[in-house]
Amino acid sequence: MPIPVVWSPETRRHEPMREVWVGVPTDGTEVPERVDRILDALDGHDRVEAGPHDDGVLRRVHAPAFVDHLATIHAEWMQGPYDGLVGQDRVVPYVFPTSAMTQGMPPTRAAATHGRAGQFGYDTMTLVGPGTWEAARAAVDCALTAVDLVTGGDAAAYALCRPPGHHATRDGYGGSCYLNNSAIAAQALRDAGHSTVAVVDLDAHHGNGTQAIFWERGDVRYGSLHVDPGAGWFPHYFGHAPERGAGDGEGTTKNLPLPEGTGDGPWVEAVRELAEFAAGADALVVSLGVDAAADDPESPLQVTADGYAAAGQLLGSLGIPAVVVQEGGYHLDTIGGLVAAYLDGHG
Ligand code: SP5
Ligand code: ZN
Repeated sequence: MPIPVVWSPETRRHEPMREVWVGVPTDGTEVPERVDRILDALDGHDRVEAGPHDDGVLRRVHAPAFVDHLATIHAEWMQGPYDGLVGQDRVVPYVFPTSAMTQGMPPTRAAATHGRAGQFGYDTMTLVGPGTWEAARAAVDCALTAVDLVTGGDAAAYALCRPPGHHATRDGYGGSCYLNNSAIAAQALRDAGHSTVAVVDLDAHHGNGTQAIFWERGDVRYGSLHVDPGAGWFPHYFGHAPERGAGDGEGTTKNLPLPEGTGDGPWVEAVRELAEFAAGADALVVSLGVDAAADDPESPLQVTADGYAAAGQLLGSLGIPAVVVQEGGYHLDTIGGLVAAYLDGHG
């Protein structure tokens, strides 16, 4: 039986419009059409519309203050002068209270909406517009519905989450991600009684958010292969090989940074290493970014559909109940086929 596909029409409601990169507004690549391109390629799979889930797991994985901010900041922005004054209906931060500013002092909550916009966002590329919250929240419901299918006895389920999630931390959003769908799936699998969960992240970029959320956790492993941030790639500060977790999580994080231009051979070998790292866990979450593909505009990796199919075989053959969560992948003409190749391989 093909792996069931969980989706929600609400995930189309987030329109990034643009990403401000090095000060320049560029077109956003994480567009609603991604959902339809992937659905089209998966027409042989059973389709399940996501059902509503309460905020319980969401508010344990993410700080409640951050969740409240994301749920309300756009409406608040629209009450300010920004749309009329500068033609800006997207929330765009410009001051970030990082340690460069705070220097150990406790900051006071910013009164202005445009001041507060930088409190929970860590880059200028990830804008909040009308529908961003609704789409991100629907993506969480997709992930949790896929968890329900697996805890109900399906061997695997695929959650067509959009916007993606693996760059979102406990306290904030960035990297086109708002809520960490994969981390929420992993926590829900823990709550359902799976005593150890492994997250294997195949996205072309390091999932710094997921890594941070489970950094000190011994019960959730995080393994990722990605283009080497040391070669200059997002998320720049994390994803290096020496990062292995801390405290109870010492050794439960594994990073395999790969050189620019890496193709199927060494990429699939790295997936094999991550499969060994995940072996023995009671449940598996796959952060399925297909932006490692050769045609993808956001990464220099050169993986093909055969590589993704091989990755699916390696992870599927672990025989662990699996929730596969969509992350990145931006080349509209090929993303559907890449996701289908992975799911066919996973079996
Ligand atoms: C989930 C995911 O794949 N997030 C990737 C975020 C990486 N974005 C880095 C952007 C670097 C500049 N890209 C210029 C393209 C302008 N649209
Ligand atoms: Zn990515």
